[in-house]
Amino acid sequence: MSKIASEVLIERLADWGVDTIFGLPGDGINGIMEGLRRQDRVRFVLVHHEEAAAFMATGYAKSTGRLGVCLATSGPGAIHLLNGLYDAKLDHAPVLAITGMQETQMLGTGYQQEVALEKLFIDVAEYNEMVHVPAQLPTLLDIAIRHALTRRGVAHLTIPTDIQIADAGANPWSAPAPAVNQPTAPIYLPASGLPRPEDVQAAAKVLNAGSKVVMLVGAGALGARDEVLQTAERLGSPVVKTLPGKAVIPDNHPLCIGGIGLLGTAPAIDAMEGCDTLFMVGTNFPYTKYLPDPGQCKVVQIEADPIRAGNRIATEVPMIADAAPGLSALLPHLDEPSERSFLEGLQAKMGNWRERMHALESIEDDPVQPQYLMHVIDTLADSDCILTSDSGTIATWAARHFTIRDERAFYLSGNLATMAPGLPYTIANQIAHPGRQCIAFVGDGGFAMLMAEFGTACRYDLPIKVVVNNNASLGQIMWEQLVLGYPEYGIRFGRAPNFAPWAEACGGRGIRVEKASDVEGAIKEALSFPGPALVDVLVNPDEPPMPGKVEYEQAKGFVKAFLSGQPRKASIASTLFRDKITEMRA
Ligand SMILES: Cc1ncc(C[n+]2csc(CCOP(=O)(O)OP(=O)(O)O)c2C)c(N)n1
Repeated sequence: MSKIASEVLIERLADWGVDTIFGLPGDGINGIMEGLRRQDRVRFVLVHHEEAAAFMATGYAKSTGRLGVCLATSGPGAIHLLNGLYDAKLDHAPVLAITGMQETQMLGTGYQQEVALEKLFIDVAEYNEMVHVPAQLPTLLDIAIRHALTRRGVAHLTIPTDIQIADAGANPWSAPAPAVNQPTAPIYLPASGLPRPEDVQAAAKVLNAGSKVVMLVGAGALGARDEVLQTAERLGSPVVKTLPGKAVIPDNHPLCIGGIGLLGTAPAIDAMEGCDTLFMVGTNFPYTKYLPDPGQCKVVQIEADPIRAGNRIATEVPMIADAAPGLSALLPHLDEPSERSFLEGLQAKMGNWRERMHALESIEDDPVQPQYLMHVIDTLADSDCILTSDSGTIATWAARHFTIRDERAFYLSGNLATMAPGLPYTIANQIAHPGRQCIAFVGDGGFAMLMAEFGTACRYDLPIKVVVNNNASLGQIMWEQLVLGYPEYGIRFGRAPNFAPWAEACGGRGIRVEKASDVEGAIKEALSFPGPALVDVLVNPDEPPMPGKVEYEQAKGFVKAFLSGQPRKASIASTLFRDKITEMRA
């Protein structure tokens, strides 16, 4: 029996090392499903929503560094993929999306579910093609995958239904003198990532001349922990991390002064304000207001992609290199500073900051403090656990109260900052790293968006853990509205749903927690449960994710919102002025 084109497609994916495809069938991809059924090298993971499939492919790519693959039917299925694919695009994760398309003879007729996917995907994809004849398939697939890996982004192939089930070698349109379709090879040779020697010299000169050097490391430096720490040690430099780069160095390392930005630490703000040299490694951090002022300092940057060098702040010396080889090349040229008072000052401030954060992790408060909840997870989770977080206040609690140490990893939607990837990322992480503890820390808003995927975890018997920080609201947006001077509007869901019975209905373990004293027992139980487990914790909805330092405009906004009819003023004020109230009581 001759092969159908879809079999060749799947075989070629397997040759590329793809072992998992996340997706959901439909009449636009029945041929591809048949290609999957006829082999056993690539596993198909059935999801409930294609957006989750795209998040899973993205999460898989982020935590493995390998290609993530998702599959959706024509029209609506493909449209559902888009948000997850934008997450891959914006965070530079290599993902291949395969979609179905109407039969070739119907194209352009407005046939049912006909959506011009090759137009729709133009913006999201680095490579974006429709397959017109089966003979094209291996070659186009190779090119698509090379694009995704090399450009670290999304590639998209859409395949009409008749092509999917046609004879694999068929090329009905090549006549009368067909071009010869040579077999191609699935090669990908990653660049060496080594910097130019002259840039290394120039960078060393600037760094050696600095007396207040700060390193800012991002997701591009994940996997370069030793090199980052050796460099920071040599330079006497504190290390500030972007949130996607949280796992670059341990949070409890003496050189770490925490995160940058709204979710970051006060010492990191001081470091940016006080440095005379900024050394950026593997980061394209977008919030430029948190970077040093123009002209304040010299900037050295190690960046893998020349398009991003000098992108956010004028760079004195750009080094185009991967983080680890770039830093290794630089290290022998760096001098020890004669004194370390800048570092020591920030380390002292970091000590205070850690105490401040610890004080917020209080078991005394009911409703549960989200900081306490995160702290309990932090204390009980494995030293190589993989935590994912949704966007929202949860990201702040994770940024500040989850400690990267040992082999722990952390992922979130960094640049798209979309809601709902936490659960699908965790499912993909558990598939990619079967022996590790995979935990999703999500808000009730984000969880509700893709909660059906808890059923996916149960179906595949994946022992994931989900902790819902349930404030019955879109918490982050409430604080954004208040800071703008507007009373909250349209952000509360009313009665907080109980998600625990849903977890049980799916076949997992579900635990509801309403008191701080029950948090620890519930988290312990979930972490030791052999299958998928969910802990739904009612937390204080009025706990503010305070910035490292409150700006005047932010405080003014609060006051204005309070004067303009903000409800629950007393409850919010009591959290804002908790320190003062405790002092007064004492
Ligand atoms: C898909 C999507 N819709 C809307 C937003 C805007 N947004 C950012 S955070 C947030 C609130 C998230 O609520 P929840 O998941 O409950 O977390 P919380 O902030 O309450 O901790 C919203 C609506 C977004 N980032 N992504």
